[in-house]
Amino acid sequence: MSASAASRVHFRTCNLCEAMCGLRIELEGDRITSIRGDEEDPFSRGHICPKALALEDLHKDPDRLRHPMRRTATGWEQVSWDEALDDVARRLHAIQKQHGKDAVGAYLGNPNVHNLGALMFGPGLVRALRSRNRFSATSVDQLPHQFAAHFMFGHQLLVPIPDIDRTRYMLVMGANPVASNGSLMTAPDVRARLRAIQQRGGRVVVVDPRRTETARIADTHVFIRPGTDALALLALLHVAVVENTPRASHLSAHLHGLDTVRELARDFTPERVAPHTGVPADVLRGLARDFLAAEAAVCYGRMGLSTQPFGSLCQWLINVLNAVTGNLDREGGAMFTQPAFDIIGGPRAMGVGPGSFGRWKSRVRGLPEFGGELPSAVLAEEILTPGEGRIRALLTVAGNPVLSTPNGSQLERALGELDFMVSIDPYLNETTRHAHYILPPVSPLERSHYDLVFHALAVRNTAKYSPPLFEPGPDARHDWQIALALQHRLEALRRGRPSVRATLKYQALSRLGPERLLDVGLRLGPHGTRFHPLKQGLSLKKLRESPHGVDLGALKPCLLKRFQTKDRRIHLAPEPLVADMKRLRERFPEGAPEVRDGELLLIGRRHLRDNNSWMHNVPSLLKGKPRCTLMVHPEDAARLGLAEGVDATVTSRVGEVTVPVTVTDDVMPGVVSLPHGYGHGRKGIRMKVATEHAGTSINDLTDDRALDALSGNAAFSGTPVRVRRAEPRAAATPAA
Ligand SMILES: Nc1nc2c(c(=O)[nH]1)N[C@H]1C(S)=C(S)[C@@H](COP(=O)(O)OP(=O)(O)OC[C@H]3O[C@@H](n4cnc5c(=O)[nH]c(N)nc54)[C@H](O)[C@@H]3O)O[C@H]1N2
Ligand SMILES: Nc1nc2c(c(=O)[nH]1)N[C@H]1C(S)=C(S)[C@@H](COP(=O)(O)OP(=O)(O)OC[C@H]3O[C@@H](n4cnc5c(=O)[nH]c(N)nc54)[C@H](O)[C@@H]3O)O[C@H]1N2
Ligand code: SF4
Ligand SMILES: [Mo]
Repeated sequence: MSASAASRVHFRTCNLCEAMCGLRIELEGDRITSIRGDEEDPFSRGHICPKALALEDLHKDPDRLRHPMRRTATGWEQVSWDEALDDVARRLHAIQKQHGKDAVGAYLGNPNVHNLGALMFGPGLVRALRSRNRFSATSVDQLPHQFAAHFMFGHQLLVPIPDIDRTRYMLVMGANPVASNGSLMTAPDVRARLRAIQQRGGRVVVVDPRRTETARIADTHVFIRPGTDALALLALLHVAVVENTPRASHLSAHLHGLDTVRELARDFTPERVAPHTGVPADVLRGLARDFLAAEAAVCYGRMGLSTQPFGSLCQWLINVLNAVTGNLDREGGAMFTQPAFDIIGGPRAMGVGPGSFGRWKSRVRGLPEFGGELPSAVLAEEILTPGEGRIRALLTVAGNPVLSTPNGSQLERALGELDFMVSIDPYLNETTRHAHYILPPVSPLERSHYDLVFHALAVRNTAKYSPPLFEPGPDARHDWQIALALQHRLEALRRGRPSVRATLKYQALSRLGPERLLDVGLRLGPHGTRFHPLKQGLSLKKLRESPHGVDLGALKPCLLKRFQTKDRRIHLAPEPLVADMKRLRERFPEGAPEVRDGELLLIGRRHLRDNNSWMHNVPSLLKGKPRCTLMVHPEDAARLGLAEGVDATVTSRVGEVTVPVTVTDDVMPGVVSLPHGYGHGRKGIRMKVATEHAGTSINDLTDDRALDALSGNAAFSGTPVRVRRAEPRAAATPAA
């Protein structure tokens, strides 16, 4: 056979981050010869980042688990799928039978939302547990966005997306899309899209305690003291609605609560908030003036705004600011998608519910559920605190909460106390090493892909399906197959008797798989064959015929069709958010803030070559200088006797770590920054490269008690810490 006969080209979407870049993968036989950006992908137009190449490394990684593993007294052993699944179901069932349903907890991590099968079948498994102790990465990330959307627009996923391609003024707060590639704003090649704003005469402004990669290409960067953005937003609103008149729009008749907003913003002048935010009043006034004057403007706030003590207020106030300036649901402003597979407006069984709040509370701290989940920050205490309803067993699916949730070392201790733990995960890492079973799924290249979630959060309406590149091996299982098999077993044990109907249903779903459900969803969706019969309508077949993806056009105003509040109003002043203003006023009374001597505020950071905690086993992504360093401003460094490269010991309420220092005026004075996702030096993990680049976990410092008290989201930003020069490491003692 000639080499050319064996060569082929495969097109797919990269599933590693939210950007949905199109890839063009060349192969000789089963060997990948190149991975490049797909120039013909109408959305990403050839853009990729260095992580795309890692898809091949992940696929080949010798440390990636390929068989179910069981932990025994003498170490890990390989077991068969049937044995593992049977035993896992049996033990979970037994614990629930003896101690009640809530005795089994579940934690779902971020890669679930990048995984078609997991999204389709994961919820069934979680439902089968019938436990109220459900947790996910949502509450260490974007919960405040969902909280605000639920109360303002009636659905937790009606999250407004900045119309980056048409705006004339983009105010970016607490986001670094040039490094993160955009979040709750799927926009491949953000850098080019930001530059395009400037090229059409618009402006990009970044508000961030660090001069980030995004700040560097912006027209203006403004430092802000961590955790004070709600004040800055109130001052912008003050200028917009107290000193000026709100702009009328097609939404005006539907907006409810404007008077309340005006009253709330009345005393938050730029002058009142300046001492707390560190942003001079005239700078804030300038931002407000430019925002109001722009033909189309949008305020966009991400991680840095949701993961702070007033995260929900921030996301709410951003929506209000966009609304009262006439920029909500409008070209160039903050818009809503109409995705081909509509997880919001489609059939309930195939979508996500509107959200809920406070239907139950966590046992120990009494924190309310949102959308059926409790805050991940309470997981450890729910395991460690004795008493009825204690979590005794845990299921983790695609999550690494030991490195990703606040006070990770406490959680680590807690996992050691569990009677039983099972992880659906491809790696033996900081979290899964505590499991009794690890059930590893196929690699991303062995499965099909369609971005159910990120098409719904994208700056254009597009649709793209990717078939699997490689056939999974005979002993490999998809995430969805593992979830479905466990669900089936758990339900059978609960019933306690055989059921022909249940078996038939299980067999039917196993045959259908995610593809057929996707096809149904596409057909029923707003662009589907149901509304556009004959040739134009979307179906899976149509997407298979369009390997570069289908462009369905720029976002269109559609909120009045999409919003779901029961009273058919768009709520600018929902009660829980208005009530939370009291807490803000108490935290930031008028006048100058009290300064605690020697205290610094810790923030995180992301680097283009990282992806949360789990891609540090890819050698090409770890080349170059170590990235897990503490950024310290030169003034603070001088005061503390720190210099480039020396080690600093950082202490918070919950822990202490020692890390090398980088001295830079990229962070504002009084603020230090450490990336998250490191800390691979823990014993017993099986990720060789990651262990060699272990770094330190920032979440050994972040505090499980620091929350956005309203939503329960973790407040990573602005963790108070003390920093000192580390004791010089003792020189190695020569062997006697
Ligand atoms: N201090 C601080 N903490 C943070 C953040 C921060 O900025 N600062 N960021 C937060 C954010 S935004 C997030 S989303 C969370 C992430 O929190 P998590 O989702 O808990 O953590 P990840 O690091 O994404 O770990 C993903 C896990 O999924 C596994 N995995 C990868 N692909 C697959 C797959 O296809 N199937 C399965 N079954 N498993 C897979 C990996 O091996 C790994 O164990 O971390 C949060 N934690
Ligand atoms: N390369 C890479 N890409 C990723 C990820 C990754 O780990 N690596 N993770 C993915 C995930 S899960 C997510 S959720 C997204 C996140 O996407 P982004 O939100 O864009 O990511 P971050 O870089 O965490 O940006 C948060 C910014 O907030 C700033 N900040 C911190 N505290 C405050 C504050 O109090 N006020 C203000 N105004 N700013 C503050 C930080 O300095 C930082 O620049 O990225 C995704 N993409
Ligand atoms: S930007 Fe995100 S989607 Fe694009 S190649 Fe990089 S990791 Fe993949
Ligand atoms: Mo995230």
